[in-house]
Amino acid sequence: MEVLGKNKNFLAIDSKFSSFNDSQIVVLPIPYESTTSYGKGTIDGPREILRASAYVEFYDEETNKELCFEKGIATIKQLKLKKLSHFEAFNEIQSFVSRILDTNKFLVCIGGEHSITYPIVKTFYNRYPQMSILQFDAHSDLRQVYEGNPFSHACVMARIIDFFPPERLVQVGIRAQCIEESQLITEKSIKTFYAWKIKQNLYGNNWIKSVVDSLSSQVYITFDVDFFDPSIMPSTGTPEPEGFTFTDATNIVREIVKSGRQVIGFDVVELSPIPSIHHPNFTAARLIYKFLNLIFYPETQI
Ligand SMILES: [Mn+2]
Repeated sequence: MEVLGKNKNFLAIDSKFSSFNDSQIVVLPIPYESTTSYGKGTIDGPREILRASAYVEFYDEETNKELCFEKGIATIKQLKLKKLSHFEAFNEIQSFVSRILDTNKFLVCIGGEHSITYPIVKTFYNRYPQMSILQFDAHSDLRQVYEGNPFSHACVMARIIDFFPPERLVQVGIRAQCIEESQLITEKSIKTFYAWKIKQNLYGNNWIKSVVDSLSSQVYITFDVDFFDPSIMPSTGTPEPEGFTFTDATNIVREIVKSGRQVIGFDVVELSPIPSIHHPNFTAARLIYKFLNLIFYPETQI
């Protein structure tokens, strides 16, 4: 598999620490944006996350490690999906994800719009039939069809629960949906943690623990950057007020790790870079590295 060199890869690391064979972690950039939906710039998300990642410190003061040098992080060349139909693009994504999972490396996918999570999760679920999904998002993405397209980013979780047990889908940060989505959540016993309820303290005094307690022992994470408050994450197609902080996100993953659960992989999607505003791109890059640090060094969390 073709990997990116030091000037283009995640964290801008030397080839010695970013070869495919010697790395335990693989970053797969998936610049997918559906041509039938409105254009909103997520196609540039992977490139800008990689660019910003060059400024992320190798050393993490919490874990006291230089993870990238200890484990190695390979970045695959961006997938070429532009001229493909959604069906062809999803097949291409599934084939890459499958080949990487065959090597037993830890996979991080970066989008791209949220619909890429459908082929990714399909592939993970084949290998991890007991897994649950933790979705960080402002939206429940449970519409049956959006703008005439059942594979729109606004429908991704509806498509996933077509094959995945809905009671093993845990959503956190939700604060924008239609009434049919709300009814589906109740009907299918999806575990949705709404932003307003979290902020009104309606999940008890430790809402993060309630979220984590809803997960099975193997967890796949899908992270839509609009989970964050627009004040720290303006660069996304549909920013929603009353969002969450960087610390909220990392505290949830800390709690997962502390609980002994295994994170089997994750994706970060829906970054739609704004040319003059760099901090959101950096925030996304930093989030990925922080998640990896927490996941790879669980002993630092006990
Ligand atoms: Mn969203």
